Amino acid sequence: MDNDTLRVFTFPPAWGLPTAGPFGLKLEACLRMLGATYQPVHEGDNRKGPTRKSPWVEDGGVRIGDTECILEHLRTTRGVVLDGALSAVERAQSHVLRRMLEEHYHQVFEYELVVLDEGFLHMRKLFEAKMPAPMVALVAPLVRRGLKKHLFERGIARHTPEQVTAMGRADVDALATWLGDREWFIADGPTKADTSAFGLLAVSIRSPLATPVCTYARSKPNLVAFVDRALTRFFPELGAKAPERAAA
Ligand SMILES: N[C@@H](CCC(=O)N[C@@H](CS)C(=O)NCC(=O)O)C(=O)O
Repeated sequence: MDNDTLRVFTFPPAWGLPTAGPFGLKLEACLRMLGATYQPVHEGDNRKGPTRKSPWVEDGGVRIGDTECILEHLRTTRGVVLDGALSAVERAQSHVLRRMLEEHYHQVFEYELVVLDEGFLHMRKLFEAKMPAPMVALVAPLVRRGLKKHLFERGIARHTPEQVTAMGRADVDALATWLGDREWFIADGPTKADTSAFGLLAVSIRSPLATPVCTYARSKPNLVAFVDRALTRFFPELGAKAPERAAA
């Protein structure tokens, strides 16, 4: 590997998606829109990254975490930029949409994955695919406890499950209404905000989580079609067909 290769560290593939991480999906979709070549590296331990979160990149010996910081790094080092053709109003809309998805809806998704038993069941399966059973018995409760604490500190886990469901359903309703019968959220073609929406909706809709908000997201035909469309656009090699839920 030459020193200029961008190495992109994401959680391993799961649920028919190239990675189980919503921000990893966002980053790879952005890189593909930018036409940037990169080497994917699958790493299940987000603590190895420079911000202790997934994804991160290594670029010529420099390690950068956080999708927005990574995109800024690519702008300064390679001169590539997304959304250059958007108007000031579209840029503002994109910012607001992205913040809602990444700072609020992401908390709802993590809450369903980690706090709710029917979500954690599937997170546990991800561990089981990677490590022997005795190690899963040790690691899974530790990771769950750490993430629950994190979600309490972040705010969402201070609410009852019913309140979180109501918050998440409100986000899903807003997304479905915003998208309407259009193909992309901001403009005629995909933008960075679409990659955020893709990342978070793909894990909600394509994962087997039988949790209230993920189930509700699957009931919105335009959001399901959006995920299919984005997968076809960004990851044509995977095909857009949803996996059988029973097989997940
Ligand atoms: N703002 C960050 C968010 C990254 C993030 O929250 N990653 C999640 C997984 S998708 C993570 O690493 N969670 C584990 C943790 O917080 O310990 C970005 O844009 O990359």
